Amino acid sequence: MTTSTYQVSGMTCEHCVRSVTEEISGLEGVQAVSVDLPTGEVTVESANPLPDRVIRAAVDEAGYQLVES
Ligand code: 9UX
Repeated sequence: MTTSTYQVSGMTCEHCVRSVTEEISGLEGVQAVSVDLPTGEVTVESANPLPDRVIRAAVDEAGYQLVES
């Protein structure tokens, strides 16, 4: 199991949180997703590390932006 954290901008309400959570939860190998709305920090537990482009695409699809670190 791998735990990764990401910074996502643009989320302002619980519906935003749900959209991002559901989009990332649908990715292969993802076991758990948690979002801290005040900070925009997204924590993802997955069987194997997910490529950044996969996370970026999912966040984009939900309508938000992955902040590149
Ligand atoms: Mo409502 Mo969260 O438009 O963007 S889903 S504030």
